[in-house]
Amino acid sequence: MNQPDATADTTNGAPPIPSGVGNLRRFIDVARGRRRPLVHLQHNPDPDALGSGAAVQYLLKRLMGVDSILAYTGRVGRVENRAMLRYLKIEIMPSFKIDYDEHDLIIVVDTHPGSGTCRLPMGVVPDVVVDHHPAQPDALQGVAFPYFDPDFGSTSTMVGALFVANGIEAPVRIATALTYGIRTDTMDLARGGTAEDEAIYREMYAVADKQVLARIERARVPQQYFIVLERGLRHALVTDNALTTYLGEIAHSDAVAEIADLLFRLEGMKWIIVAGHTGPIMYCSIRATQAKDVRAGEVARTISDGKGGGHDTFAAAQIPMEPGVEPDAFYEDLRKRFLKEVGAKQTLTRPLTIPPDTEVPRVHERATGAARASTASREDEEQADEPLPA
Ligand SMILES: [Mn+2]
Repeated sequence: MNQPDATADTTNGAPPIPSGVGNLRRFIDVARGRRRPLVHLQHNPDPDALGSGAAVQYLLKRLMGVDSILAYTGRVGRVENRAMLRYLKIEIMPSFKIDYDEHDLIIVVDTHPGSGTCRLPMGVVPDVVVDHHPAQPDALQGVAFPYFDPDFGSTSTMVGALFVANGIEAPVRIATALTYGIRTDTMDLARGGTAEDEAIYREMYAVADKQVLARIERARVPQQYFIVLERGLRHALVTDNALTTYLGEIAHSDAVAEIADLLFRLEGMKWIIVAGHTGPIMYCSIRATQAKDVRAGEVARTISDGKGGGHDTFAAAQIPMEPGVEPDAFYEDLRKRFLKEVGAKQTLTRPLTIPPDTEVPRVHERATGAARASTASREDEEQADEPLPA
């Protein structure tokens, strides 16, 4: 990975930060006098949601002297994200344990009302929304301060701008969290990042704890990770310039994005879809190469009948399956719709590695059982420090 040089001059050549000053003033105007703020994160919070949420929490404490709660729905699945919580001491609380009526300031971070990734309790209208995801025009109705801008590569950039533009120093913990948030949402500033993302990233990276960043990025994975990866490889089909694969039952929804990013490195591919289900919910992740007329977000929305969306080059969907529907058959149908939508010639299909119906040796099944038994003990092991990369 080619990270920007931390020792590089951070002012020369960096563009001015236009928006941070006025936005912090508006944020303070709305937050003033509120004693029990709640920061509601994106469903299945990713590093951008966790980083920007922790930074908003820090601003509330530093500027207004109030403690706030970080609330989440779904789960934190990826080991990197769990390592981030642990090393950066970010505490989050499941939304169902919280009475939203007891809070006098609701701030939604890295998502917005009406989006599939915003699981606010019914009837709750947030006071503040901080988000960079494209939204329908009516999504921010009734929100006192919508700090909203789809031009940004990450929400962490937007919150980071509040620090930088107002001369507020971010402590190491927060700078590290925002660095990781920007990094993961923009694929190291290669995807959807702007000059401003880069400028804020440099400011935060200069302060960030590089050892902790390395520990988060190289967090140990449970055996289950490789079992799911193997399934992804075995079911992978190359159809024309599109790659499709199915992970079957997955423990957490992040697995589809993880495998999609990995397999999309296959040369010659223009599109990829990776799907897997958790109970009755089919998750899928779509990636596309940047090109004119390539709209991954629209493809996700179309094939999921409105249960998905996203950006031009990366998108996702969460589709509830009707009771009694066979997930494998559901995936087959989804795959066909995807291929039709992206115009891939179905006659040009070959397996990526081995044919998907190849018999799997028995030793594999035993390994699967062992993995299930051993994942339970992972939580305790996580207390141990992750090894640093050599
Ligand atoms: Mn984000």
